[in-house]
Amino acid sequence: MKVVFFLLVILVVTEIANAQEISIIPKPMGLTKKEGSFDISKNTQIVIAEEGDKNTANFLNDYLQHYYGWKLKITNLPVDHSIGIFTKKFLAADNDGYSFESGPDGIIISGNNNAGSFYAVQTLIQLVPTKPSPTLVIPAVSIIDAPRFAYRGSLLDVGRHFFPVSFVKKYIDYLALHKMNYFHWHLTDDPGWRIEIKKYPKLTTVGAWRNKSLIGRYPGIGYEVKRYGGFYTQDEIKEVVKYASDRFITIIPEIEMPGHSYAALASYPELGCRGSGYEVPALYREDPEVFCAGNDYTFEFLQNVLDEVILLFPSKYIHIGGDECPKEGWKACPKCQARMKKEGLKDEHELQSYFIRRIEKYLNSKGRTIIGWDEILEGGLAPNAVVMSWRGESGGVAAAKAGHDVIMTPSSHVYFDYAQKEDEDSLTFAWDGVITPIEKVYAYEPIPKELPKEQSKHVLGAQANVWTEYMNNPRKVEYMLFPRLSAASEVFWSPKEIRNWGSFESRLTTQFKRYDLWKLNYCKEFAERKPVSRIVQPFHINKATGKKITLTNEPSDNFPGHGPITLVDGIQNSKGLLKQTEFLGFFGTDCEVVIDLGNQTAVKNVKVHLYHQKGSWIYRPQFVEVFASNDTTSFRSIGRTEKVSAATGNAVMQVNFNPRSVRYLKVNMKNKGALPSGGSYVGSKAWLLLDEIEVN
Ligand code: TNX
Repeated sequence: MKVVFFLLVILVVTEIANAQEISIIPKPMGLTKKEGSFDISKNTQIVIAEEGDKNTANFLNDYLQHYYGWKLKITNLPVDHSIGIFTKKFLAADNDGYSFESGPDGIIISGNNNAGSFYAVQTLIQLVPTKPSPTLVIPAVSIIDAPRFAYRGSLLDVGRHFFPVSFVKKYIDYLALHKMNYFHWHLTDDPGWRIEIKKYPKLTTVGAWRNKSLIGRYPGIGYEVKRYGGFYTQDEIKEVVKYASDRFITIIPEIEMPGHSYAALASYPELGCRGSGYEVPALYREDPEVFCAGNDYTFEFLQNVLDEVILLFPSKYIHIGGDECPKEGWKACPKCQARMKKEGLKDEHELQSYFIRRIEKYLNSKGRTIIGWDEILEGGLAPNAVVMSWRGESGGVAAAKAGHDVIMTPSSHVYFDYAQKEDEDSLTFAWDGVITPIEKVYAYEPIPKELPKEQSKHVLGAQANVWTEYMNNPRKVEYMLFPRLSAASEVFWSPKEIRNWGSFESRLTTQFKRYDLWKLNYCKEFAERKPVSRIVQPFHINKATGKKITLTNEPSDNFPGHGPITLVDGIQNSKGLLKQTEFLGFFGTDCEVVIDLGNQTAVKNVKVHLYHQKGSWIYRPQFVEVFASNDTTSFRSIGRTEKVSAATGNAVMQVNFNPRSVRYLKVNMKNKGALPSGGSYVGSKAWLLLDEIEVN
């Protein structure tokens, strides 16, 4: 008797020990742990009531087959101790929520709609032990869940580097496993056109291939001279669209216009203003030419392309790009100038706006809605466009205030092409040392603070972007995605109130085991992070250190430093590496500060510490001008300089003036403004990166 009792106790205890710990990402809205557990074994059946859940049952089965080596029988008949997927058809719900019940008698999943049931299965998958075994012990829980945002997306850029269908499908699976529902497929860019268009075969015989690729971070250290490229046939695209739709994921195709179109120009030179001399570039184009906005042929071409695109993609949204379009080509083009005159457009920004509106009108007539990057606000927004806000939050805020729907994807928080730790061992985008670690992604809040509550309904959701300038293979993409995608999924799905870094961090431990099961290549930095060793940081005390400093205009979200004090915190960067928290960055705008020295102070010079790196579009100021005042109202200019200590990297610009006694100093640092000719993206905005202002 006693022996039997002990055996029972041991059995129960091991049973509980075998059950998966409850660790679900994204965190469900409400979860209650219950007594007991349910065993999934090879004899367990999946019961579905209708066709709409067939793909969901198949997804679960494929997952079990792939990672555990066996699968379950799917049936329409009621069976005890089964996994029941019963979508609440009668609800006709418009949210993709679900309820989930597991216990000794089985599992019951009830989605508010078919998508809801699919998400419930993703939850179930995370309750399955990460260690394969013949019985999978599922803890008993009761869950109610629904997404916070209707749009939860991720972009993959296949223009800069091409990725095969097999990997695109994998990417889609990763999104599905994280309850994401939009895949933004960036199909065309300067160095590659990747979608077959039957009417224009040269787009893929010419535009999908380049003769050389850049080595190193732009502007690079040379070229690999080798034909590189690839594209998707229309059949492959249909297959991928179906694959995504089986996973309740909508694919939004992006056809870039009017900029980022050089591969198309190389294929059909008549699309450009000059009309000849285009070649698919090694990475960025070095020539300001884009689609000619004055030539009707451009619109005829794009409409024909879009006709084929909309036949392939049922998505209501079609992304038309609109970002980073230089205007020099249009300025020099008689056709573009004639168009401007005829249409009464006052500048080239209005010409871009004309371009986008014309395309919008066409797509609207086909029942589709356009999405564009936030540059489409410049020169006037197309009437029905959805705006994707990537240069910080301001584009999204402006568009939402104007009554447009927006999708937030600020480069400051959800650009997964940026490094996730300080010393990445392979190349990442842009700035040395600028990092977007997982904590920063997790801290992102998609509803901008300054957006009035009323207009926050226009924020459809958010998106994480994988730009592939420096990712030429799937393993690298995985590395850049994970674990950040898991953080993003929680930001996009879970209610704001239950988001909590400590909780997420503890759930990540289990998530890493899942990654291992999936054989993912992920960034181990977070998993292996050790207590930070003490670093001795030298302080450079001067008359401005720790003094009150105010800024006339705000720095960019990408470089907020730790507030205005960053400029007088006594920390001067001497390392070639940039530390994001040590810089204030201004994108196209000037930086003007007022420093209150506290009382009348003897001063003779001001030194501005900054960073200069042309290849990353970071330029030192055109000049620094210093003004003095004793009452903050009447500032008088006391000196100005253009001298600089070093041509590149960390540098100092010094302003000398006659020694004097003064209370307030105003320092104006003039942004370079636009990128100069001779490099790429001529005319785009320049970064101004400031580290410290020293007063002696
Ligand atoms: C800006 S985001 C771009 C991309 C680059 C990316 C790199 C956007 C609309 N344009 O073309 O790949 O930065 O982070």
